[in-house]
Amino acid sequence: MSSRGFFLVLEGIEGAGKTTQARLLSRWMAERRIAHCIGREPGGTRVGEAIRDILLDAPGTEIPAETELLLLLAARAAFVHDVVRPALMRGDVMIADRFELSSLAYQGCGRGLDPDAVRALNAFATGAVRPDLTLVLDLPVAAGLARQNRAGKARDRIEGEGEVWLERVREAYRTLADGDDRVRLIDASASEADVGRAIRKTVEDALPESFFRRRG
Ligand code: T5A
Repeated sequence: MSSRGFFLVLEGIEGAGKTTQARLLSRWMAERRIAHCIGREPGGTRVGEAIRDILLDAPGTEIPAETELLLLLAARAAFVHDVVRPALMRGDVMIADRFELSSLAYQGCGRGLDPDAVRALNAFATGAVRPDLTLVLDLPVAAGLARQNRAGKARDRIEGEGEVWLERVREAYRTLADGDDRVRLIDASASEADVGRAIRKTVEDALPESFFRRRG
């Protein structure tokens, strides 16, 4: 796809700080008048939010792994069509809270689905739109769940799989980040401000100079 925008994705396990850091990045970009938008997955569109409600039902609700993946990809197809592609075509920075790596880590490694099938189906759903940069916020699972507890967030169906399962997902993220120069691992165990600084430094280095000269 020819576009002038920049596609930036924040990834990581539950409570890693993706939403917090997406907001901080948005504020930083707004101060520099860098045109950007934020979206989350699953969700980000009307149909995506409806699918999110099904997927993140209470723990114990059974959904076959293949159904889970296809629902996530159905939501992603709408997100790319309605939000990501238009943002990139406008020349904006698109900040997404989760994307393809979530499916590879949770459905591929966590649920044991064939990673090549996950990649192929994802390419179909997204029209092969790929992030320019993915930042994996890395944190021990127990620390992420403790943050969620402190914030009073109830466990959803996927988080209900428990710590051992989520540790596999964390390891999958670390493996996926290894050797891919479009994916960077960020230590998310530091304070919000320190993690924010590390993220901004990485984004500043990766974002073409032209974004700092444009006026959104
Ligand atoms: N899923 C999703 C799949 O299985 N496959 C897929 O393909 C996709 C797209 C989504 C679920 O769907 C699954 C994965 C997930 O299980 P969700 O609720 O959108 O669920 O995602 P979560 O990761 O569960 O959302 P969280 O909000 O819990 O995590 P965040 O966004 O990483 O964390 P955040 O920023 O909300 O922070 C959580 C708390 O920690 C504090 C914050 O203030 C907040 O209270 N915090 C910090 N505290 C101390 N130090 C820091 N550095 C902190 N940063 C944040």
